[in-house]
Amino acid sequence: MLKKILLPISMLTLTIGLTACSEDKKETSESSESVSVGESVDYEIIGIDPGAGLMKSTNTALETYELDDWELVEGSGAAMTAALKKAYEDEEPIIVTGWTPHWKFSEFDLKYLEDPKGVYGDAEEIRTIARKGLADEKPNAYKILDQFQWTAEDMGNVMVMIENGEAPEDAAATWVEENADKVSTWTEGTEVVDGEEISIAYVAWASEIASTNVITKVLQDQGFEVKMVQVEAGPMWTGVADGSVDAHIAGWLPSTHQDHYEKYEGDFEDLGPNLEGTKIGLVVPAYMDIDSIEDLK
Ligand code: PBE
Repeated sequence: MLKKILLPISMLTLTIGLTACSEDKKETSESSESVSVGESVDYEIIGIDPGAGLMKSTNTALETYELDDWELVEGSGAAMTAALKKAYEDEEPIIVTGWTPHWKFSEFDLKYLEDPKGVYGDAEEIRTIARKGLADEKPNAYKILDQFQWTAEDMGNVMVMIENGEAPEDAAATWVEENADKVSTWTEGTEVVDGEEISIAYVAWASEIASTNVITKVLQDQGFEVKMVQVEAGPMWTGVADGSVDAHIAGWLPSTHQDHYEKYEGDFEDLGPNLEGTKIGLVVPAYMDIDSIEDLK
């Protein structure tokens, strides 16, 4: 740099011209012989817990798009965001399994890869699933669960508080306090109980940690003794179907949890959507030069 500044003006013009020229060349050669996206990420897609519907869909995507050399790495939601954070800080390429709502979209500039073959399905909703008999045995809890409904933005706000270091139960309490009007529509027409027990199953996905802590706080404020039961996705559905837990509020449908839904259909009660407009797919930092799953081939 210093050398260039010291050069006479005429030479400087020439130098700049040459630099521009050699950079052009470099760019051209990079795009023709550069490492492929696959090579740049070791042909790895960073996944989450193996029981997640997102993992099943991603395995289907690998087959459908004929990405035979690729590996879907199992881990957890937390390990996935840790890997993403690290890559993002160094501006390194990375491909992760992703879903919305998720705090990572407020923290990082990310994009979903287009899915022209529609493997990941269209927009989904999250449904509340209760065990059979809950309506008769615990009508107040049932009614609250049935009336529970919020937005992707609401859930996102709780997730961001948790990601910023608040304990999940504190973030939930803050949200409940700040959204008393909305919460009162969930408890409307119910009576406060005296320590009645209720168990809610959930998986340790950031979205479900947020939602389950919020519904737990609301139920506690209505006098319930709430047991949050952390399990994997399969047992979450099994638990409600066999009645060993009362409910879960994490049914990603119609596609993500379709197999669980169909397996146990008739053995649970579907209370309908509690949140609309979710999405799943492959997610990359916006600085990556690819737009579609087809670009991985
Ligand atoms: N998720 C978050 C879940 C549902 C909630 C997208 C990781 C799944 O794939 O099963």
